[in-house]
Amino acid sequence: MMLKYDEAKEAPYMLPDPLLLADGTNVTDARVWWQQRRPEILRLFEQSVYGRTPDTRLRIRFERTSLDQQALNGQATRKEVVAYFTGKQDGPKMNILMYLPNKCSRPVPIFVGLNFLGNHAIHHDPGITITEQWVPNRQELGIVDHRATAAARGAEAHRWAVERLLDHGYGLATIYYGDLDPDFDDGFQNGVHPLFYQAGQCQPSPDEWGAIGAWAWGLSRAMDYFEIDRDIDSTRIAVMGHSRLGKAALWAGAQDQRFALVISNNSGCGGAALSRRHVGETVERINTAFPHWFCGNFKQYNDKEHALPIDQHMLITLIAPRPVYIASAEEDLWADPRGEFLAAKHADAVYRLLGTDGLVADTMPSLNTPILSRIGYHIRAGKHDVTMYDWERFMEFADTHLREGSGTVRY
Ligand code: GTR
Repeated sequence: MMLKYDEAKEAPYMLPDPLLLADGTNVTDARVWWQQRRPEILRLFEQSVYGRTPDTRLRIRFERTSLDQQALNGQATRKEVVAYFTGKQDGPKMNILMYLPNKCSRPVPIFVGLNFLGNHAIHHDPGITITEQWVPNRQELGIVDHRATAAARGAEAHRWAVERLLDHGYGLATIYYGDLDPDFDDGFQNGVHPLFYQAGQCQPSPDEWGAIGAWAWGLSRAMDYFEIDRDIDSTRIAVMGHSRLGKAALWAGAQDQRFALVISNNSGCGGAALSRRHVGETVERINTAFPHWFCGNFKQYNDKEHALPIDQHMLITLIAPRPVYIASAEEDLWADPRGEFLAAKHADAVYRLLGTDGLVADTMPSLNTPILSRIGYHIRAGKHDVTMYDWERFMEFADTHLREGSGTVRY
């Protein structure tokens, strides 16, 4: 199949209107948005893209497993909390790693994000517990037979601006995404899916959650924990994710309004990029390479993006009017930077209906020229990655929109 990178060859498309109810009526006030249109859009994403997240509440037990109040040369308090999803030690669990700045008065606002290789890979700090979960093999990092070793400590440190965040007054929490669902197609036998099967069920039905749904669910369970940790200001939590984990961050922020701010970094297809543009990674490509990420129903739209009842700008509208930041990278054509910008732009009308400034830009900004309105956006020079430039912008955006007291509004 040909990759579509050529703007000139872009086929014309019509986007569904976030402010038009399924019965054809225009949404002209906030009440109709909250009571009718938003629930309608959420259902459509559940049914056709990510699948429905189960609402059964588990009896989760949170246990603090480590604490160092003088971590990183005294700059931070590092703690690890394990969430036992069934309450039992031998059942599925996730390990939340947190760094909180020591120089600030508590509670502190934090950024939370899933990571790709295990918590021990986000920093060289030898005090971080090495994950025991399945991890993708990487010989150069000493990962064979899907088991991590100390050789992978700090392997992803360049993607996590830990000291910079702490210095700026933010905490950081992170979780290995494989704790929720290891990222390979096993018919949903491992991870958290089996916890929710009905009697006799052995895999999710076509409208039930895939891996992205499980990753997003884990972020919400971390939020449950933040709400009971007095060191953390749970009204000022920014959820952030890169690439496939950016898709998960957006879906978490869309479903769970406790996240006060949402950041997508290079999330691309099935994340912030419009599917109908058919530029870069397409629905068919993503469903073929990663059949376990979305729900079964999403496959109906392989090469039929025009038939989707939504497009990804509507995922952003589910976050409205909370601040959302979409970050693209110039060389990341696979994620379709322009499609990411246009999705942000087409979410603007909902933000404005709800009384904010939306995205204050009509055309795509030039490189390294961030837009910090309620919908924020930048395209930086360089490749698919999370860089210090990105983190500096995320902090500026959070400084603007997550000021003390500002996050307490719950919609
Ligand atoms: C790619 C995939 C993208 C993106 C990326 C990543 O292979 O096509 O959708 O999610 O992986 O997560 O790094």
